[in-house]
Amino acid sequence: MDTTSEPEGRGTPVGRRVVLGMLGLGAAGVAAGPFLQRGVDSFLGAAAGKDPTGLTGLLPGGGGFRYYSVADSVPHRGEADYRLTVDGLVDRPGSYRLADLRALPQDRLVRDVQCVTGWRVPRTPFEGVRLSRLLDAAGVRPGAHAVRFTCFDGAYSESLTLEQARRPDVLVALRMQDAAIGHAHGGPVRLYVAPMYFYKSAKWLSGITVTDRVRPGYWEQYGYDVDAWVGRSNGRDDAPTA
Ligand SMILES: Nc1nc2c(c(=O)[nH]1)N[C@H]1C(S)=C(S)[C@@H](COP(=O)(O)O)O[C@H]1N2
Ligand SMILES: [Mo]
Repeated sequence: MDTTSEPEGRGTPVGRRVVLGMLGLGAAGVAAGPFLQRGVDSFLGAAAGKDPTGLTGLLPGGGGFRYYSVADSVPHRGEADYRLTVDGLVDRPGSYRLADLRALPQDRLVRDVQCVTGWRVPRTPFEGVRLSRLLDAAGVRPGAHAVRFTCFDGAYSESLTLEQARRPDVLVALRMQDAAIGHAHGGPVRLYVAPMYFYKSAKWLSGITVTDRVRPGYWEQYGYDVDAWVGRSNGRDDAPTA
């Protein structure tokens, strides 16, 4: 199986090493990672009971973004039927429509997007509501330590510690590249975790659940770091890990 000619195969193969080392996937692991080459996608897809197609390559008009989805098809949600629920260890569970999210103060961040496999899109604007604002509105209960994110693709999930989730550079994003987030990029609402590799930025966000502990997300169950700081995780740490 030669999947190294796939667009995502050109990145630094750190993910492979991580996955190989941690999971002993052998030949299949050569293609494993949040870059979804065909080979591993079918391998992991089979393991997860998902359709093995996912990666379709470069997104048009996107400055180099690749399209990723671990689900073979994702429904469209919009003004009428989009809902973001906030629940779990909170005093005031809630549900937001797009208009509700837009009515809240919006923050704008312009950073480099960095996929763990090496591709990068410099200076990409994201706008949305700070996650910390939604958490404060919900009233996080004592004993809560983490936040779990779920998606209306029915497959992907992510997580952050509460401390990470409260950072000012973590957004529930409504806009990307100065436009409403389109379906391919995870619209109408995706998570944007600016300081971490892009797999943390869950597309098609539909649920925010405050929990007592971190539950590893989709890719993290296959060996990627839960704490996915850019440049300091997934085997990219320069300093020895004492
Ligand atoms: N729901 C969902 N979110 C996801 C993914 C996915 O497959 N499903 N892939 C992740 C990965 S590995 C990357 S690099 C980015 C890609 O975002 P893009 O498709 O907008 O380029 O989305 C992240 N969020
Ligand atoms: Mo990725």
